[in-house]
Amino acid sequence: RVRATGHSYQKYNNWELIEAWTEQVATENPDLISRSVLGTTFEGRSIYLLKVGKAGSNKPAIFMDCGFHAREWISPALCQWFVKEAVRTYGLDSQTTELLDKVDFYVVPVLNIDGYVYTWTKNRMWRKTRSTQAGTSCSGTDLNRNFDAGWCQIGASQSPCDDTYCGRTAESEKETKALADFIRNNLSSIKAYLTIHSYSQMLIYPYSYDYKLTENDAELSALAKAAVEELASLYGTEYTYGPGATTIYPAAGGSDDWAYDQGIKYSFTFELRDTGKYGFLLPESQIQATCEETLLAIKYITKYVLEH
Ligand code: ING
Ligand code: ZN
Repeated sequence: RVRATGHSYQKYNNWELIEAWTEQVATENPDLISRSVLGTTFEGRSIYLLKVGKAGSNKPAIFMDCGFHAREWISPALCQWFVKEAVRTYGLDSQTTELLDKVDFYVVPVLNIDGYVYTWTKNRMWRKTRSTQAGTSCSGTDLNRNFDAGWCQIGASQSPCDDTYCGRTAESEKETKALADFIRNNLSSIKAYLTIHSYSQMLIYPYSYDYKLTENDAELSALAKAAVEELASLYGTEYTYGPGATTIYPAAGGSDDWAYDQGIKYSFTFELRDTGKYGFLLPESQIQATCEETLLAIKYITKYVLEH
């Protein structure tokens, strides 16, 4: 029986602790959590997937991933906090209980594990994966430029040395392939896709690869507006929201655009705290508040999706 000794929800945990935590939280909450392996990273680490929810048949699901980008440490912290709160409040809080009875959450605590490990050991500001290829001494592909959504057409680089390198081909990375395969295989149940990044305090929805608007743009806009109002209700943290291309910047190959084009009509990228004071180096003292306020927005989106 693994014990994640030293793990803390109020701290940034290294991969060793997060991995041990995935096992412990699943083992200790067998009625609510099951752990599986989504795939393997370039360096051979297991990418874990936690299925969070009360067992039931034909349940709709919401997919949420954290840790696409290595240096965005608040993102894996959010996924861990989310799972903790789910198991802590199930049976205590009627709203959480009802949600977990009705919907399953698929949670990937860290997708880009190799990059995350690298930020703990070698370079705190690393963004990409750690994959290597013949012909260049530069490593790493930007996972959020590696999906098959206008791949590498705008806001992405074809140079392996750049931070926004889109990869050799769409889905060239094992991490991208693992996530995309899972979503393709579970399209009938997945009603919403949430991907957690930092920083800028934004709630973004498709498209980022093009200036075109989605077919349900008005709905996504209204939902995002309400979700960021919920978020702000706790500590007053202000988020902007809108289609990626005009709200943050045009960028092709992102997972939210890809998931949307697979037919998942509620697809969002969260850019968590802050707006630049600390940036990727968000102090641990802000983990709790960041996670609590974000959970309000996630719950709001979940309830909306269940009703529509
Ligand atoms: N921001 C995202 C990025 O990958 C984004 C913004 C969202 C781009 C959705 C494309 C699609 O650049 C961060 N902070 O990573
Ligand atoms: Zn990011």
